[in-house]
Amino acid sequence: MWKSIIVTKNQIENKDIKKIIDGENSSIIIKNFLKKEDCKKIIKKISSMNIEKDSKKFNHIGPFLMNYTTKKEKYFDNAEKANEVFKKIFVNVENPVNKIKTTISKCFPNYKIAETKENQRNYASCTIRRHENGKSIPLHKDNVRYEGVEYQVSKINSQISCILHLQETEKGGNLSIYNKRWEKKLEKYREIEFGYNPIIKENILMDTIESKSGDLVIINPNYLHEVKKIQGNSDRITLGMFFGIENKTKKIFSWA
Ligand SMILES: O=C(O)CCC(=O)C(=O)O
Ligand SMILES: [Fe+2]
Repeated sequence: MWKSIIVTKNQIENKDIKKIIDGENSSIIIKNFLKKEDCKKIIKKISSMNIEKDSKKFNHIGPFLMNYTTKKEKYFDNAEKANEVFKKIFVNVENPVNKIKTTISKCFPNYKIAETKENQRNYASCTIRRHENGKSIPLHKDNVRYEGVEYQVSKINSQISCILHLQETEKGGNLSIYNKRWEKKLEKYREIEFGYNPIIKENILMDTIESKSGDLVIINPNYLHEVKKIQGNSDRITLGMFFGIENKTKKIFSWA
């Protein structure tokens, strides 16, 4: 069995995070982490603003570091702009980025949450992704130690990914996470555009996580994962951020 740990934001402990880092469990789910009303307020605010998309290809607000592995200056330029936009988006609600940071830092009482800066420049605090009917995210992993070597945040020991669901789908758009840790030898299955050939998930235990607004989902993104096709009229809208844990300096960094 490869299952999630379901906890409240006050219950979550270091041992839960350790279990997903070690692959004992598929994920941590904090149900109703953000009030449904607050999710709605955020979506309403986004719709009322005229926000520039991060690229033509993706319906994202904010730069995603993995799309900028060789364009570091551009990443920090866009991060600066996006962080201003996020401030405006969150004016009328409890800032979800800070709320996620507080929850994670409570699990690491001996660690300090450090401002994530590089040459005095800030990383993007999060990314907001909107996926419409018919869209999916192919099988992939996220591993900044391997893919983000140009960046300071790559010098960490472990990485976790937090996904806050702001709007749920009518149908589809589940996250599938496989009990298979990425390793370098899987690079031969790399697809041209993005992700990996689906044959590498065959016969591997999988867990399914539904899109439910208000839920915070925490995974070890070095385990292969994908988002199934969204169906119906409601877009899947999520806020994503990564945390890096550095054991030597006892620091935690966040970025997107
Ligand atoms: O939207 C999701 O459920 C997963 C997004 C993702 O790929 C990640 O957080 O690493
Ligand atoms: Fe991912």
